[in-house]
Amino acid sequence: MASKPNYARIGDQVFRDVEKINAELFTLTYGAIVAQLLKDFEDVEEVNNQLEKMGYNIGLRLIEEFLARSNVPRCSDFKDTAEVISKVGFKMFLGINATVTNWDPKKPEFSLVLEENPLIDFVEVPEQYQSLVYSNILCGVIRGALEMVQMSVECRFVRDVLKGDDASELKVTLKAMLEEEVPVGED
Ligand code: MYR
Repeated sequence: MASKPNYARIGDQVFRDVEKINAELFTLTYGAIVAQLLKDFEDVEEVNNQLEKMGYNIGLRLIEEFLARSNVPRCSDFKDTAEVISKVGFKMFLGINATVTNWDPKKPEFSLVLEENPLIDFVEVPEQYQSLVYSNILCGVIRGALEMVQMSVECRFVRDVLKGDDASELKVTLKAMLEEEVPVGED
């Protein structure tokens, strides 16, 4: 099979390294969304909520694609879920790896340390937006996706490179296992 050319032609211009351009476009588009929300809401906490909510709505839909493309078997426990998100989910949708840390079998929670975060390439957050959780959309995606597989979780950033931390870390806590809805007429 012929391999795909790694360039795009738009008008007279040839753009090399299409994947890199796509990644940059994605990063810049996300930045534009955050900037617009800051303009519209003028309240950083509300922007954090909006980003989370946007992610949640994406997560509700993304799980279907994830399950269809990944072919992973159902997870046997929460640790398994952590590994699947870190090794398969982040790779599939963001092209990055994450590492599971802070796993304590007595507590239903774990951390995901992001090896890199494409959302924050070229980003600098102005001083007045210090409490902005710029990548909060990721927390929402995880919450939405897990809700669709009967896990109600809370997800939040506990470290953030954008805030001067040495890494970005998301903490995911299982709040409850949800009852699977039985379709009408199938109980
Ligand atoms: C199961 O419990 O049976 C499988 C659960 C797998 C959940 C995987 C959720 C994927 C979330 C992807 C996050 C990507 C963030 C960019």
